[in-house]
Amino acid sequence: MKFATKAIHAGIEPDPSSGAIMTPIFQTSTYVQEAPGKHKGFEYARTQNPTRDVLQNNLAAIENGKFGLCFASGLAATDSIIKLLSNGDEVISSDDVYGGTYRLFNKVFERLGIRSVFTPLTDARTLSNFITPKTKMVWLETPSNPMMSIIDIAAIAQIAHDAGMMVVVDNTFASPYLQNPLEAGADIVVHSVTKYLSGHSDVVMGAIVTNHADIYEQLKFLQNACGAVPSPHDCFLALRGIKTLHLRMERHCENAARMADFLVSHPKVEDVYYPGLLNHPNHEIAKKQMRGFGGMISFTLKGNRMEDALRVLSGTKLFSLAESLGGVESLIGHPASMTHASIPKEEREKRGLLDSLIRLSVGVEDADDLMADLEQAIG
Ligand code: P1T
Repeated sequence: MKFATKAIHAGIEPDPSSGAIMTPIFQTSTYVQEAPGKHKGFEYARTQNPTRDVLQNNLAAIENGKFGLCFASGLAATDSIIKLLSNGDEVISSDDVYGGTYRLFNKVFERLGIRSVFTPLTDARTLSNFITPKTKMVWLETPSNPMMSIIDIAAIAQIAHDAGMMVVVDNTFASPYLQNPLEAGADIVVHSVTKYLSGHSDVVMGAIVTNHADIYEQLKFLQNACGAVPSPHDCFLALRGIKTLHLRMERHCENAARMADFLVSHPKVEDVYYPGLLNHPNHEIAKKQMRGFGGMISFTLKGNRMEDALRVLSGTKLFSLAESLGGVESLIGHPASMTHASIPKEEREKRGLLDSLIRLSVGVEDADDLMADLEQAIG
């Protein structure tokens, strides 16, 4: 089955009790049992929910994986993955990651004895320099938030597996429509479903997909034991969003490519970070492992003055100033003070994340209108 068909049909059957074509929202906290232990596979709604089951199966199918699990947020999914590890274990993470991911690794798990090392990994060979007998996991975010770096998943997986480590890829920026990390050798894929998968800025959710039955069983245990599960209503909304993922991603990619070209040719713009640009340092890897370059762009203005960036951030009318990304509407953000404020300034700047950096989540509106909006805001 091809992607568009899977997005709409995989794991989804008409409701047997009514024939409803849309998966019902099973808004219940518990299920009646005939006798203790005699039930229809559903005991308590933290542990199982039919709406969530359908979404989990659908997500696994569109990531070309066997097992899917949903969580109350992207960070709740990340939290469960790190809980596969134990005190004393180490993680090697790509350095440009969502600020909340960095905060979870550095402020929560470090205190609990799980250390993380952050390094670019855009040259996969450098991974070996950081491996110690304690390293158990490699964490990749590609494309990365917000610098749009691309990491060669297959090259990293080969080195990591030779050293006995598992590879996790945060696939939020690409979505399963543009990239399937499991096929490149990753062991676990994680998503903030809040973004492209749901696609309409009305859900906060996370998901994990894997092909390993043992990892799935451990994560399913953690999903229930720690309890960060999404609501049935949010599962319904995510299922509805995924049905148009392929259509939305095509337009996100098309619109973002036009905005990137516009920004590159603008006399007031200094640097444009978009993996679809021929001069992006990782463009060749992006071409190899992605089917399109996505809807996210970051850029700086000439002179790198924060006040110029702030003027643009307050000057757009169609691009709304807000955190998050991946919805149908275009957003503009200031990573240094918003999504990545939890990373210390000197750490941010090591990654090229300057106070003058502007991030765009290019939506699916008309590209001419979006371009005109950027033009009037940049001036
Ligand atoms: O917000 P939540 O659903 O918990 O997902 C966290 C997360 C994980 N991974 C990536 C790559 C992300 O971008 C995010 C959330 N990011 C934003 C809210 C943002 O504006 O960048």
